Amino acid sequence: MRPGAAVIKTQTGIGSSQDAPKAWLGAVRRVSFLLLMVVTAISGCLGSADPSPTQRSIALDTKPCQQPELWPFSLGDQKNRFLVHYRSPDEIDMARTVVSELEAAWDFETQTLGFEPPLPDAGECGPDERFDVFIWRGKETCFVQIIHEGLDEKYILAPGAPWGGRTSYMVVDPWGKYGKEILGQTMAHELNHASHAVQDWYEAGDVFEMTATYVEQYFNKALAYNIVDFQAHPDWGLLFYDDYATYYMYGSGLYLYFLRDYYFSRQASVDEKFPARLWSYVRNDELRPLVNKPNLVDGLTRLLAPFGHSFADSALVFARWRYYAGSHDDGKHFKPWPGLAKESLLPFLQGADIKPVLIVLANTSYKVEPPPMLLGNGYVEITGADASQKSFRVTLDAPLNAAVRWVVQAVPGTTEGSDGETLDLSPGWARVDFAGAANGQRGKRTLIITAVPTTTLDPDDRSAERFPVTLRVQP
Ligand SMILES: [Ca+2]
Ligand SMILES: [Ca+2]
Repeated sequence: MRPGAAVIKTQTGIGSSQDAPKAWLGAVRRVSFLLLMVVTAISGCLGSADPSPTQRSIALDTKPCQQPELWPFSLGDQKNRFLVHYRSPDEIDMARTVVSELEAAWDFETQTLGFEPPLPDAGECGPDERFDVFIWRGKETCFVQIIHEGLDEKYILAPGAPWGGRTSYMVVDPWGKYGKEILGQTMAHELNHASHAVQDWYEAGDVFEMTATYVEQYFNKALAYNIVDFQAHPDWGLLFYDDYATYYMYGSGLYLYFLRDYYFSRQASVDEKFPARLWSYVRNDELRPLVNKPNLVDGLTRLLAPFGHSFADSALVFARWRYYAGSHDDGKHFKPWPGLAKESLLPFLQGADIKPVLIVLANTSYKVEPPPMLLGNGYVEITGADASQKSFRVTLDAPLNAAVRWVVQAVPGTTEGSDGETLDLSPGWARVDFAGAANGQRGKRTLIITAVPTTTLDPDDRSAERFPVTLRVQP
């Protein structure tokens, strides 16, 4: 099963899942992204039950805001924030369930997490300014879309949101695979996208799913395939936009989880609002609402400035942390969240392991495969040939390239309180101690080889360029 992209093709007839992005193409890519956001679903809600017998089917490309007669019934929440539209009287119970789930998500995301609620739409969708949710049995997806989605409408900004804030609406198929027992996560995930529309609908693509997937964890159960796809591609740039070819962007919610535990849990209570703050920081300059400035990296830079770290600094620490997800959990990195089952959270899901390349120590030259992108990594586990080997020597060979500098870290830590160290390769090589080489056990150590950009990344100009590098290890 493929996420979003496959569904997009059927809905819009444009874009191809075969067209893996060669680069982030600025404005053109963002235009394409607008269409992609049609399915910024929780990975696409697939697998609906048969349509209700009281309901005639409607075209899958129906625009709900433009054809309200197809949803003749509606139910609002008590605080008059949104309306859930449904198509036949037998759907009233499902509509009530959706209202209830969205009320819970709305309260939590706006109050506890600090996200902006969707902008009032001045009645441009539905009968009034309330946010509109269309439940659509058989739609087989769920998404948030901006009301003025046409390219000729790009200058139609929401009233009172001159920075480029957009009004939006939601479609959900609550009978489908992503309804039922995970409807709560689906509503939380999609509502989060509506909050993103308030700030910058055209922001760098990956942060939408990164944030919504991070948020949905509060609603009970993270989905394993998200983290599996993320951890399977450590060579990709941390903010890589893969055009919905995999669940990588969703699983990159692990990066926000890391930010929470590494930076935003230093006070007595966790700073729960940092993702919402990040989104407020990427809101564009009001004078130029359609120019992506500040961008995602600007926002991360501002978010991390109080800690004296750049975005690249955080990516290097994160490269170490993500090693400790899954079965490498040592209880000292990712923390369980109060009131939630540990095994339902991204870092602790089955399959959350990084799977390094394995080398038994000998004079070995290994060309890191695949070569990392900028802020991507190679993970290589070195195992001693026998228990007598206590350390090994590391050399790195890479073609001179002004765009990149290489950083090699070794995990896990070998001394009390250390979770690993950065190798000093300035003499041309470094000696690395094994961990666990005692009592007849062969030692092991995992090296993390990261391509770090020498300039600040522009998320609208990121590329999938890869940087070859060769690791040499010797006893
Ligand atoms: Ca409305
Ligand atoms: Ca922006």
